[in-house]
Amino acid sequence: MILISGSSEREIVDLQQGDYEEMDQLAIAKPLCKAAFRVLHAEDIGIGVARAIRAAVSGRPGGVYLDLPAKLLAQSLDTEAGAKTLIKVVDPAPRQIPAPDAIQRALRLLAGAKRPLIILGKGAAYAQADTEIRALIEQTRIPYLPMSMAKGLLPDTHEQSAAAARSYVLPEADVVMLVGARLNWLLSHGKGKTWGRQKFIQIDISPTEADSNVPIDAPVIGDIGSCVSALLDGIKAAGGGWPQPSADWLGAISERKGKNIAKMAQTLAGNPTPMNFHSALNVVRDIVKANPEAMLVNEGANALDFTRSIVDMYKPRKRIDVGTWGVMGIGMGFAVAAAIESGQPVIAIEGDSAFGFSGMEVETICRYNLPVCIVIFNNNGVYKGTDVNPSGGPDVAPTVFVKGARYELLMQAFGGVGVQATTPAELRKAMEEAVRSRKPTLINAVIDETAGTESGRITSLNPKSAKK
Ligand code: OXT
Ligand code: MG
Repeated sequence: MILISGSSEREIVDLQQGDYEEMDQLAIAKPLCKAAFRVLHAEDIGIGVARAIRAAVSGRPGGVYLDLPAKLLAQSLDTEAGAKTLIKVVDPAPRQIPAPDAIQRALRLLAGAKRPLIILGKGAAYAQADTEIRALIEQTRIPYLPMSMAKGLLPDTHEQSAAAARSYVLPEADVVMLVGARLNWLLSHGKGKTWGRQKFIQIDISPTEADSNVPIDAPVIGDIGSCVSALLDGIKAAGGGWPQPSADWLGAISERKGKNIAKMAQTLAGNPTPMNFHSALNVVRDIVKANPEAMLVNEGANALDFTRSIVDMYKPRKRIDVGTWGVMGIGMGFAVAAAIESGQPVIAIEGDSAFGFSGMEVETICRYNLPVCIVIFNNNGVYKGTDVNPSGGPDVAPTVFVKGARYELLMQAFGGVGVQATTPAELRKAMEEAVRSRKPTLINAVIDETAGTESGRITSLNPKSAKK
């Protein structure tokens, strides 16, 4: 993403003389972005934009800031002279071919594995090397785990997906190949009881990613398409001699998966009153299955975690969520952008707290008549609506919201469709209608306020007292 912004006069900002909207924007942007540039002369705009494009999309992609101070905006150039300063960026995201010895090292490790596992990160989805990645997984028959935004790179219903046996495969695998996935907090930094004593192959476009948390035995540095193609060439060269994962390994995964999926099916089939996350998500799961091209936006805690494991994705790059940093407030901006960029219906599954961070964008959604269906999982608060004020004072607990809030009226205020759903049948009807009509819709799905857990699946990150 490139953010282009006007800024106050340099002379006044640098002397801190108090300009209108004075802020040293370039300095503030620099530590936060992949790159930040300022253009002072109109004839440099072409160069500035070209640099911003290359910085944003080459190598590991990232946000870029382009600062255009007030004085620049008043400058002019002859059309012909101006046209000559523009640059057509040739090959903005050049392929980065991996070194042959790195490929051989990775292949040797993979060939010796008895219990191999592939982890697909959002880098793998971003690389748009879907055919190659699918070929690698299917030709090697290695089980794989998709990280949240890699869901759908292969359909979640693929028989080699080990998502439903996650806590079994991570510690048990002997060789793990990371494809565009970082060993950050989402993967417990590659250590601790989540993991065993496996060896790692890591495919990444950034050489500094290897050894970020634990030693990487076989780093493969390059763009994911080129790296996976090179691995496939090596596997093909081995012909029928390429080893398959052990039958014990595949059998054990399949058994765990079967148990977890059956357990999940039982929970999903329940129809409790009031609705809980599972009975509501059972509906969302069907709607997404029937509309695989739709974009799914997701934020919250329980509303995020349950959606991730219950709602299957069928196509690549259809799920966008809180991402690596778990940030609330992305939902409505993502929904607007996804609707405009993709032209597809957007389904935004939102915790009630999460929605509040950017909820006023419903006005934008109505103003541009975007095909966005927001479903608020309204459990009266953060995690659940039943916490008690620990101080014993008269106020509600900090995590508890106004009970029974009518979020759907907010949408109606701007001319959109607002519906309250208290049963799965009402939710289904409203979602089907929203996707069919493409009208801006907000469904206030009333969820049992006791149904959530304290902090989704991140409770384990809470500091533990040293005092026994
Ligand atoms: O193997 P086991 O047995 O372990 O089972 C696993 C899978 O095998 C199984 N599974 C399946 N079973 C059957 N079938 C299928 N298909 C299947 N698929 C999977 O399910 C389990 C779990 O699988 P999963 O999820 O893959 O595995 P696991 O172990 O959970 O994965 C680990 C992680 C780390 C990869 C995963 O948990 C993950 O991605 N977590 C991300 C968590 C995250 O980012 N959370 C968001 C932030 S939380 C917190 O920060 C919040 N805040 C603070 C705040 C923030 N964030 N930002 C700002 C700007 N300000 C403040 C706030 C305010 S959340 C929040 C609001 C919350 O309130 P809401 O009202 O919005 O939300 P509610 O909670 O709904 O009320
Ligand atoms: Mg909530």
